[in-house]
Amino acid sequence: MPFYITTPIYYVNAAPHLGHAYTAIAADVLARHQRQRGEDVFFLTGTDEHGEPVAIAAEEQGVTPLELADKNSQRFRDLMPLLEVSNDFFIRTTDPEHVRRVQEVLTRVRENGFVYEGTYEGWYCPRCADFKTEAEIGPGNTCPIHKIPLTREREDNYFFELSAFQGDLEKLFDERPDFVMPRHRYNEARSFLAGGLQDVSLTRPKLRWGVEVPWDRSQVFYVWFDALLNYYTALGFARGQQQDLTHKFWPATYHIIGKDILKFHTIYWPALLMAAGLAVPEHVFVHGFLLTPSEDGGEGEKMSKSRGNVIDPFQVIEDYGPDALRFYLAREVVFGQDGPVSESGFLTRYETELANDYGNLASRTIAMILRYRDGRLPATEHDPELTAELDGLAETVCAQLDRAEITTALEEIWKRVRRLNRYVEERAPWQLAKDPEQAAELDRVLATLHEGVRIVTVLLAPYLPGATAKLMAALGRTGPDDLAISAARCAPAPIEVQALEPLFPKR
Ligand code: ME8
Ligand code: MG
Repeated sequence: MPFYITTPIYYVNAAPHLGHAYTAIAADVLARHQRQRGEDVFFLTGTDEHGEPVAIAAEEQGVTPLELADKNSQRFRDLMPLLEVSNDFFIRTTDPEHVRRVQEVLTRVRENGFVYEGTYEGWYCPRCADFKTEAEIGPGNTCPIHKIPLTREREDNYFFELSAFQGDLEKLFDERPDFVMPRHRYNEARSFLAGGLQDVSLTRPKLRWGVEVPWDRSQVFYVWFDALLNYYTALGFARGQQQDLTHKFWPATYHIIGKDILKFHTIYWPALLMAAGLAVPEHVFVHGFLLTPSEDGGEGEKMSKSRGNVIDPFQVIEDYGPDALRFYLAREVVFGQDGPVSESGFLTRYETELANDYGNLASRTIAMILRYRDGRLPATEHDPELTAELDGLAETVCAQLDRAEITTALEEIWKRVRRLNRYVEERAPWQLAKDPEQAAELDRVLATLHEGVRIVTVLLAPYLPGATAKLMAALGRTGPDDLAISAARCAPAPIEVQALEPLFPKR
């Protein structure tokens, strides 16, 4: 089955920060997991290059918007392989193919009767690139997200008749309770809808940095419509002229987004697709914010470029490698909720969980098979006490990751990592090795440990692609299907291991 997953496309007004890395990593875990299951995956990320946030930043820096976009888009593109993010394409909204397709789709929306001319008057946040309704205005006419004064805008432009989709959206939410996940975000979108939809600006007259409106060259499309359409346009040109992936992958299986852009993805986006006569996505998963811990011990504030970068993703990758960052982010903050992140929290998890729980388990297991059995064991029955705890694990993890619950699934796997460590202590292979009469039991314990380590490693592969590949090689499992999800169940087989360097060296 085709599985199409996306991240938001990021603004190029600044360099990437940890929040951007977070969404990319989460989406990557899901993409890698689905590939393990043999699904046909298309994974998209990219940059959002038009609109005011970019134009303002470029002006401040004395460069053209495109110069700034070129520079920063490249930084986002470079970040992906550093994070081991396996996106299949990287879209830029300045790609000419994207621009042309935006014009086509929005012309269709107009031909379908959902565009009219009007005058907009109201409050606007240039950093959000968003017009604020009364309910969304902070104290003293400020933006509740950016805490900057809103500007009063009055302009002639074209409107998108969002209000025409009130009933269709209500029906969508009624029929598809998992259209927006998790549940509390579904409720948030629902209550926005219940407030009654108002038409929204589709175009803007003043701004020049955007996609030209084909039926009125004095206007450009409002950046959010241009941006949202990336999910659709990319499939048309990601593989060049020859291959249009739209039929295969549309509609998207998962849009992964942060809660700051919920309204655009859960309300505007399905309405726009309906207006264009296109299918709506299966799921929008809305994750929470990474927060900077505050000095008084409170939860802290949304981590952002302007509000301090607690952890610099480029630096962490350089010092500890991408696996450590991926693991920390997937584990520390329950996916779907807000949570604080810090360097000390990162270091604690690195040492106690990656280096000790998992790294040591792998090293000890391999070292004991080398020491007591010269690295080799014949196919041996496993200890049923332990295999009982591994049976069904792969199915549980699949069901959780089908719902994008990446933290819960990781905890489910980690319970087995800890169980395997207890097993080593309980069976004390070093004691068994002293007694020749226990030779068969030692075989069984070592084979069981090997099997347990192998199974958790298969399941950890989407989270820790680098370390799991090294470990699988040391376990002698480098076949094409050794990392498939179907390999994550107990099956006695001959064993041959090789020495392993520490996966997560202590610093
Ligand atoms: O909104 N915690 O781009 P953007 C968690 N271009 N995630 C965070 C985060 C944090 N503190 N900070 C940022 C835009 N993110 C538009 C999107 S999509 C058609 C257009 C992540 O550069 C999170 O995914 O402001 C959030 O939704 C996104 O970055 C916003 O990135
Ligand atoms: Mg933002």
